Amino acid sequence: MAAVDLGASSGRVMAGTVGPSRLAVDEVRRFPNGGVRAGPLLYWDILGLYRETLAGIREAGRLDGVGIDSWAVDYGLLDDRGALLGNPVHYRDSRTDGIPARVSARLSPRSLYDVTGLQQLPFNTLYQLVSEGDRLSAASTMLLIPDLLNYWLTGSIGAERTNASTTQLYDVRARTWATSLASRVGIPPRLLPPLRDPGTVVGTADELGGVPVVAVGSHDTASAVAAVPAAPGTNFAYISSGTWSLAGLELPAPVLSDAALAANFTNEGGVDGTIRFLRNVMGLWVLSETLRTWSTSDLPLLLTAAAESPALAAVVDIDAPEFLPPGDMPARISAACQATGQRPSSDRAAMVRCIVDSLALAHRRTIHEAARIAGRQVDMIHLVGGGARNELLCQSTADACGVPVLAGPVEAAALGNVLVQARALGEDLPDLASMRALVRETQEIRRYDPSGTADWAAAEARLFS
Ligand code: ADP
Ligand code: LRH
Repeated sequence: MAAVDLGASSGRVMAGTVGPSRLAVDEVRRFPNGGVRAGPLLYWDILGLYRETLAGIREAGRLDGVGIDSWAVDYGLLDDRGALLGNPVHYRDSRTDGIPARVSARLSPRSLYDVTGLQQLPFNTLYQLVSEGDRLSAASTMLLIPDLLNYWLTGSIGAERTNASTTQLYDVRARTWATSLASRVGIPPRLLPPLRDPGTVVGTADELGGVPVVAVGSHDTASAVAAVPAAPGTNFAYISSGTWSLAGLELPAPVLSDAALAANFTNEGGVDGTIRFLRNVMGLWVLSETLRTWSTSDLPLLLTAAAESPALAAVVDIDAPEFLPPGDMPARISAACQATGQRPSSDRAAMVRCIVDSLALAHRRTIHEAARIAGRQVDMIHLVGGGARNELLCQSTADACGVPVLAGPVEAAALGNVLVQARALGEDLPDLASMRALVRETQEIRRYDPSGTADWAAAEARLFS
């Protein structure tokens, strides 16, 4: 199978194999991804991504299936001929500034949360669609990114459920589109295509020799969490650590309490009807933007130097809104240090240490709050995604959270993608537990135990109380 996994910082096509006691993904093609500013908007290069996807699938050779997952919330609009109306806009664009406030004047955050269970993020699909205004009248369908690529491959139109659940237009309890909510905010329900479950065969890709295309957990985070190597019966939290850190718990049902709303936790739909109760932590985006500002790409070298820098010399609230848009992160970090009475980092190693520590502190806060609000105990954290290659982040997260961090697999999203395809194509993987057992058996996982003398509780109290 080919797993196409499109992250915000890179896309990759992985060739995956599944069998009894066998699970492997090999990278066939990797290509950079990111925002393209053109005129007033920040876009994705969607046609470039499609071209790379096709090239990667072709390079993968003979295949039994193809599955695509990507970052959530963003979409393309189609007209009634099925043609793309405009280039998909990047969720970090500022076009939704002021829109959440406008929407909440008509629909209270509580009533929105009651239906959708979604955290307030300025780029939720709902807000992006509202920002389109009259342009929506020309559209007949809205397709999220993996659904758009699936449509181009197969001609079939639909909305895979895990990604649909990130739009803030999906009823998390009824598991249907929230059409009356959509109408109330001026989004025509005709834009919302029929829902499909992960594991559905979407169609065949004629351009690729008729290979079946399977709807996987098309939200990358859904695929990544499906491949978390948790053992049955363990009290685990997860952090899907890449451009974002998606930190939280897997639950059987949504938590829509006042506490969950106040703490801005989301209830996203997972593979096999699970709920991901989590919050978006700003993630390694801040670090990669810092490297971009410095015009350097030697992350391992900087991380080695940062590990020599003292822990918790300075920490900032990494989730503050100023860190969302692209730009000069070192300047923003220094400003945040000054605003909280801390001395800005004196050199690059200290700046990187400050970013990693701030991220680990946000992991601590988020996982503690998730456990408290959901009434769960957390005995260990599974950290998957590109961040599992960052030893300093894994160790700092274990230190900050006070529980072991089990790091890996790095390519969890691609593994989850392949596992759901394999099941759809007949492999005996009846449930998430059997998928995770296969991940545990076959993938490298590294354990970090809490250590060190840094006082994370005091750092949290200083910054947030
Ligand atoms: P996304 O899917 O959001 O594009 P990934 O899961 O691919 O993100 O993770 C990308 C991040 O992984 C990078 O921003 C970087 O911080 C981290 N990373 C990648 N390679 C390394 C490495 N060799 N050492 C430490 N961190 C790494
Ligand atoms: C991670 C992710 C995350 C979303 C964000 C837009 O790649 O899908 O789960 O909140 O991108």
